[in-house]
Amino acid sequence: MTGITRGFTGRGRAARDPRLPPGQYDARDDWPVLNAEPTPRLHLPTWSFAVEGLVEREVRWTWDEIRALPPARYTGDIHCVTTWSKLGMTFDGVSVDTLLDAARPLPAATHVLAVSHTGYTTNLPLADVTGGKAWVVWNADGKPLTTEHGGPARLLVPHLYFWKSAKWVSGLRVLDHDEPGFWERNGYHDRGDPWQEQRYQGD
Ligand SMILES: Nc1nc2c(c(=O)[nH]1)N[C@H]1C(S)=C(S)[C@@H](COP(=O)(O)O)O[C@H]1N2
Ligand SMILES: [Mo]
Repeated sequence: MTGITRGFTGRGRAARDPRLPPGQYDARDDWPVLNAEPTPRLHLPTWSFAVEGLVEREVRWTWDEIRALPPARYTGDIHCVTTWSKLGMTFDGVSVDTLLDAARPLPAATHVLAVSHTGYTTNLPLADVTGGKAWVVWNADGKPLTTEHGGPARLLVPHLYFWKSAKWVSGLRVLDHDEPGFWERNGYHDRGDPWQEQRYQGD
């Protein structure tokens, strides 16, 4: 009877990957492109990234200058609120710690507003972008970030839903209060922890 019972006694569906937060699926080879605004074409000679606001000194880096900072790598997972995740990705860039250390946030600083060259914004507590948890990245899986995925450089805050990872990032505005960004004003959760399924306001 083994031929008949095998289908019922087997393991059934593959075990769920423990790296997937609740309600997420593994997009595997697919990397969906999501942006609210048209994809911009940014010109490297005029590109810049700045840390501004409540800092001891505002700092702005050109493309060559930011690329010359100590390199940092993230290897791990990303999770989009629309339920796809990608597991085991590698991103190369610079740690946000390095960028903030250069500008030195004032004691009153509590949050940052990440801003894009397109005007997209997203807010983050300072604690979510310090301590090795956030990067500005220009390579994904060993290749330059494509324009559609935020190239030349995007923010990467992989422990929060991916809308916090602003594409075409132009800087961080350091604040002494929380200021909702684009999606946070449009119904998304203020913080967006995928392990707590903080998708929408009220979650
Ligand atoms: N500038 C900008 N960055 C953005 C967005 C956007 O609309 N504009 N969307 C966010 C959302 S909702 C997601 S899921 C990811 C998508 O990144 P991807 O297109 O590289 O997958 O970018 C985030 N960063
Ligand atoms: Mo998203």
